[in-house]
Amino acid sequence: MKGKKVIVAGAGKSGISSVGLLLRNGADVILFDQNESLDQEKLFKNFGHPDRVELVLGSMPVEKMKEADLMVISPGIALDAPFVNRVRDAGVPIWGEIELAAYFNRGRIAAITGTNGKTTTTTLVGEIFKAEKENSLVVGNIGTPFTQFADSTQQGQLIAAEISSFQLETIHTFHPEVSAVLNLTPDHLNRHYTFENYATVKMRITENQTGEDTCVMNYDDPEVRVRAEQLTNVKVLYFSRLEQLEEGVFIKDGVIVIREAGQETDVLPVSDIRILGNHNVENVLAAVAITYKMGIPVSVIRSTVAAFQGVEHRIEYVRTVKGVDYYNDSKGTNPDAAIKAVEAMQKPTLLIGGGYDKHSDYDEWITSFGGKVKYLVLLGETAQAISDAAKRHGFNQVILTDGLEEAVKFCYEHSRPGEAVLLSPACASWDMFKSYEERGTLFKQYVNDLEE
Ligand code: UMA
Repeated sequence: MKGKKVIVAGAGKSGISSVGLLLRNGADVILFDQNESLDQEKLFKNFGHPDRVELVLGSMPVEKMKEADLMVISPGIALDAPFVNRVRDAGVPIWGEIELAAYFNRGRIAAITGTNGKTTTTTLVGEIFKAEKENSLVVGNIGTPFTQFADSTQQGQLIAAEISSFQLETIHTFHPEVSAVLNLTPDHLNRHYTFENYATVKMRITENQTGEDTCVMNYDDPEVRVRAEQLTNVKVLYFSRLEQLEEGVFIKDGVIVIREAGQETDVLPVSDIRILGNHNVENVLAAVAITYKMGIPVSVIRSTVAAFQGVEHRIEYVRTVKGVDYYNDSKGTNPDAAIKAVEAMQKPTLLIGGGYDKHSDYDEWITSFGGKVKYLVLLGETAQAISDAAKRHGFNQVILTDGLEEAVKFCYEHSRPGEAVLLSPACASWDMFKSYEERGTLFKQYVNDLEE
């Protein structure tokens, strides 16, 4: 990269981290963000060589675009955004942040994608890696950009990477040793337009894999299986919660087993898993398959899975107030994830939902309530659409609120001992919050402020 001029588009986590890597490796950077009101002084504090960074906010002249040898784009920027088209037309190659990381990486990557369960599975894979080798890394969509560490990785270092569809749109050479596709249900349709496009982008995780590599796939998900059957460049290892497989990772007599080349190895009883819900059993099966294929000893996998307590913002128990249990599932950012959370609830539930509009369909979520939801308390851009869907399905206990604090207050005042309150929005957070983390953290703060 020495002497190259690189546009970095987006001054969020990925952008800042990409600039850092590029500066460390001798490039000059034009950092571009469409948000004109960003704090320039604060941004520059992130960089070791601010003299080699030019900041462009708002819009960028075509002449400036033409100066660049490369543009590194943040995942939140759509590839059909007008300025991206202009950069492409100017003949400048476009890499995603993950591709930039891949260019420098020397470690061994296990890359995990899918609609739901990515964060839990990646976290667990990361824990297993760390139990085996202390210098292992957990990076990607999970919140730590891969570019933060890519240029200091070492041969053989283990890397667990959560990879989103947004990130896969802009890979070229990114090559995981083991990839995983956990499940495929409609999400991010405002960006990818159709489910088929979305699924095709997700499958790009296998694009540069070879016969030496493995893709771990969910046998129980028909959308995954049909795509697994079409894979010819890479070995497939299935996991299944429901069926006993000839080869793969599955459950036999209540015990997770790995069966490969006629050999069967017991991993651990399902009852030893501490995280709630069938979807989490699937996440564990996937993590077992991934780490087994990365060569981690089964004894290490077994002890780490048994100790694993789950992930913040994912059906996270917060507190019990006046006999009511509060759960934070802010990471339930699409209907499928929110269905999993409702299904995991054991008590009558006051459900807080709604948020940024990704053009999702809420019908299946509403029908999954199964008599368990007492009130549906809504906020955000999608509140009215969800309310309309609920009423179409004969669910009328719908409350519209102006914000999260008001929603928590309503639940506090209208719940009885023995019930539960669940924040599981089925929507992204970006209409009212910076991120699902901010939404979940605020929810926990409001809950912790409630009087006993
Ligand atoms: N921006 C533009 N033009 C645009 C869109 C954004 O200039 O059209 C600018 C914004 O003004 C902002 C910056 O780009 O300053 C934000 O970039 P970004 O949206 O790519 O966000 P990052 O902070 O770089 O975070 C990204 C991921 N965000 C998205 O994919 C939207 C984070 O995933 C990820 O953790 C982080 O990189 C580190 O890898 C979050 C996410 O919500 C958790 N992901 C989606 C999901 O999980 O469903 C895909």
